[in-house]
Amino acid sequence: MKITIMTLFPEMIENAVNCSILGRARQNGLIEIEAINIRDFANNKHLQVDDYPYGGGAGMLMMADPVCRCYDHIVEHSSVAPQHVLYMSPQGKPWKQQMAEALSSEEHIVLLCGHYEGIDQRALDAIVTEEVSIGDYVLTGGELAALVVADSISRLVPGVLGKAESFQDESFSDGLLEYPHYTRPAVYRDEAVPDVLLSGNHQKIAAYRREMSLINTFNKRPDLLKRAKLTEKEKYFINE
Ligand code: 6GU
Repeated sequence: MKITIMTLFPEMIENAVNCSILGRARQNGLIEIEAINIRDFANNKHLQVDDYPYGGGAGMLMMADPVCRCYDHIVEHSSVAPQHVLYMSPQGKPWKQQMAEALSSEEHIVLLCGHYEGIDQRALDAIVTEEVSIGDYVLTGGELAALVVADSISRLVPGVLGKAESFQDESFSDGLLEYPHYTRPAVYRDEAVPDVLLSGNHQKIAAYRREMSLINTFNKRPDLLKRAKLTEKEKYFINE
């Protein structure tokens, strides 16, 4: 899996993807994440990449040409042409776990980060296949969003997570939030770990965790219950 991030601030990307699980996965060659500086494709002596908007208004826009030339370079240096170019934008489709799952089997995807007031529409029309948002708030640029998208895709690539970090039981894998977790000591500041977790009875532990997942989801994100995979008994329990 290769993720190419088009940005004016490649350092923001490079520092982040060198750390922790993504850093290890890159070293192991499981994923490739590269940041390409759009400014390197400016075609003028001042390396200018932004300009005033036609029609007036506040702020500056990223010009079409450096963005399109940067994309042409990526395609020329790609063994398989990228099938997905995601534009990071608060106007985009809300980013979801299922979208990360769908893209995690792609060979090469491109993430385009805007800055200032955005990007000339003609560049977007020419290269973008989908526009995505990571939530209803405005960021100073698309880089943090691109990191969120790259991280959520990368961790689904086989081998990136170790056994200890497995995503079989995690929030959203079955449409529910996770159950609470405990580690040693068994009593901390007078608070004991639930007995069942020390019982060694794996069936009871699984049942307890499932129930806590349901309760957590009911309390924190009841909206998720509509789409969760529930047994008839669980549906009855929830609707009581
Ligand atoms: Cl994906 N990009 C930018 N620039 N701002 C955002 C966003 C994305 N999602 C929420 N705000």
